[in-house]
Amino acid sequence: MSAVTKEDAALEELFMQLKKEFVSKKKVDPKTVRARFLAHVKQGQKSKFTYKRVGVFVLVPVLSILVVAAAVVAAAYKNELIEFVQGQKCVVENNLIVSELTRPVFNCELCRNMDRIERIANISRQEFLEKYAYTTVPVVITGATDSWKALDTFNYKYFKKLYTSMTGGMKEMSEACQFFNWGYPFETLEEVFNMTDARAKLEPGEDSWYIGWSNCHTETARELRKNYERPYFLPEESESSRLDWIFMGWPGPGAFLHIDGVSRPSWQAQISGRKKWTYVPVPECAGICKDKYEAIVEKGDIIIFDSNQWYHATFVMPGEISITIGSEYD
Ligand SMILES: O=C(O)CCC(=O)C(=O)O
Ligand SMILES: [Fe+2]
Repeated sequence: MSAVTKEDAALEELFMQLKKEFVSKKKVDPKTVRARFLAHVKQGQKSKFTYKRVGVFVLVPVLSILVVAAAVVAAAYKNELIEFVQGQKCVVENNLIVSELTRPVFNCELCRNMDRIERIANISRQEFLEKYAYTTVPVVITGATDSWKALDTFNYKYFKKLYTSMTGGMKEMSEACQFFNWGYPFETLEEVFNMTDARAKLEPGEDSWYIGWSNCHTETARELRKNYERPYFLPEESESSRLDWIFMGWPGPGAFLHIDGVSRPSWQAQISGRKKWTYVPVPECAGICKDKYEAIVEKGDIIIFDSNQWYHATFVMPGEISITIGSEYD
């Protein structure tokens, strides 16, 4: 996985600049904002790809052969492929350009009157369905994991033992499951579990770290699921993705601002520590919605969000190691 590229950083800066500009002008047409942003994005993309045109004469025939071969393989491994595609949650391997061009247009009316992210305890299934399940409005449901074993069992040592003791667990994980280092110096989960005990515990003088992985290894996933449940407020008929995501790390920056290419909303449960989420509405909502929304998710809370509709970033607050488990639902 690569860290943020120069293009991403430039685009993020442009994104923020345009937002500021349009917020100060107020009554500007959201479509104009989006059009201008996309124009910049496309311009950047054109200059990036023009010099590669020569390669097209070689690439086209080669690609055609590859496409035919891929079609044959796809037909043979259809089910495995569906599972793989469903697992591609985050866009870190892509970049902001691709995600900005491919994301759906956001309905800014949804955040026009939203001035904060609500924190709600004991929500009923009905209320959750009406207000949050599919509206893309982020919400924190407090004390939602009270009966989960994970609150006592999940920690760095537990994961290390689980993944290093399973036959083929670590190897399979490294080859097949997604891993995010968010710019920290680990390339695989194996490297994470090979760090010194001092760094793992963030003893004085050690550098902080934050990583995430998709739990696509069936055997370990089965073991992990003994420790948590499907959130009680999700609509009865909704199905959770078979893939779960774990994010773990010490205080400091977590995920950098990004938007994901997934089609379903997500839940994420805070098992240990506290994490601040920042949600930034897409550029066309500048002047209609607030510039950004923040929520601190405490141990035992579950946050609901649509990672395909909001730019989002995380920051682990001072204190314990942050450990979260989450999934998508439909
Ligand atoms: O938990 C995090 O730090 C980031 C998670 C994220 O980006 C996501 O679930 O879409
Ligand atoms: Fe994300």
